[in-house]
Amino acid sequence: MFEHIPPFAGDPILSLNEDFQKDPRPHKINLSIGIYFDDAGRIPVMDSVRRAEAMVVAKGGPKPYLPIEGAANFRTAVQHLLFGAGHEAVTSGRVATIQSVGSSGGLKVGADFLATYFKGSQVWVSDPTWDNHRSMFEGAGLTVNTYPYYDAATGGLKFEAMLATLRGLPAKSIVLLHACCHNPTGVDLTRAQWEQLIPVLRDGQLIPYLDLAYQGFGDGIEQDAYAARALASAGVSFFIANSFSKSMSVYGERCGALSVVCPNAHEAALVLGQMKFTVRRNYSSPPIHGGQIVATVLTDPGLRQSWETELGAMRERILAMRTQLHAVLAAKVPGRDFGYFLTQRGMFSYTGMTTAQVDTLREVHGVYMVRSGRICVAGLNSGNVEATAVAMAAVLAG
Ligand code: KET
Repeated sequence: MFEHIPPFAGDPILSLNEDFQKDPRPHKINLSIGIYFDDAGRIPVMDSVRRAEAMVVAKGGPKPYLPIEGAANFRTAVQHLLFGAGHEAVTSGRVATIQSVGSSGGLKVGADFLATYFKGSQVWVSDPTWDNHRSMFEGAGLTVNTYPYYDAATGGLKFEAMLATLRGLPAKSIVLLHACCHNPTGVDLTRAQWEQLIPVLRDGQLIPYLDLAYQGFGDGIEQDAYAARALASAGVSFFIANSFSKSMSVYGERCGALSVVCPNAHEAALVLGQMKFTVRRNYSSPPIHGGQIVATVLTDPGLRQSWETELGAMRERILAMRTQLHAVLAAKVPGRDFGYFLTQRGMFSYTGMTTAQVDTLREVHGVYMVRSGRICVAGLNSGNVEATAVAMAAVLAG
């Protein structure tokens, strides 16, 4: 019956993480998956999240089905986090938000929605992007193209080439943008560059689709929402999927949201209605538990304060690891500029290592990174950063 089914090739990120778990070498180092580990190499249980969960459990209420669009308190809290409670887009009711199964679930609901209501549109993603972006949009039946982004020569951004490509797109093209902490490169637009990009998106009548999976890991919670707020203020209609997996360390709770900023409240109601229909046909409604933890952290003033402090410390730890990795590499491999480790932001950096070098690093030194050369800087800690840099230097020296 099933002989004709091709074997699954595996996922470039998740399969690598599974291989790491199976590796018996005690000195192995996991820089593959985009998970924040603490300085002891553990996935943290944030104190704010632990206390919020205790409050949710103590309430001990029943567990009904949530509405298709998710819990009202969660959805409101998401809008306030993304745009600020006083933003005109929020107060005028022109943002349609659903609670989703991780931000992945939100991204896919948005992709399905676009495939249905913008049939002629194609998708444009950065070169490179998170592998699953292409998979999801293609899975929704959309054609996926790339726009220039990462400049391997400098470890920076090909901004002019990016703008030129986007200027040439047909109206209603869908443009996937990383709101902060670009995955996999760590290369972000500056505010000045967003200011230049936004009129291109608006005047070209393009449909921006923001992915905000790392809010708070770049420059701060508010700062990392800059692109979303600036687009909303500029009167652009756009999609934004956001995640709490990383920022609250609640990966397996699958907490995220999809918001669509619309021209007015009437259109937002239409969009919300069809997003609900998409959800109903797929998984009917989101789970209740994790979303209530997230909503509690966001809305309880004390917990909110602790969460912001804890997330700030996580961001600072990543920056410290960037500095240390850079220092050892700069000392060991003179003549090569590693300055991009310091300018790139968020969990990821592109090391510039070739596939062959990545394989040697894993096979010989037990250091796991994605074959594109991406490392998760948050996998580094005071116990392994030196060894990682030494191994990288050895492999780079050939
Ligand atoms: N967007 C981006 C840019 C992203 O890096 C991830 C996860 C997601 C969305 C999905 O997160 P969710 O937990 O569904 O809200 N990225 C890491 C894990 C993965 O590949 O699933 C990663 O890149 O390693």
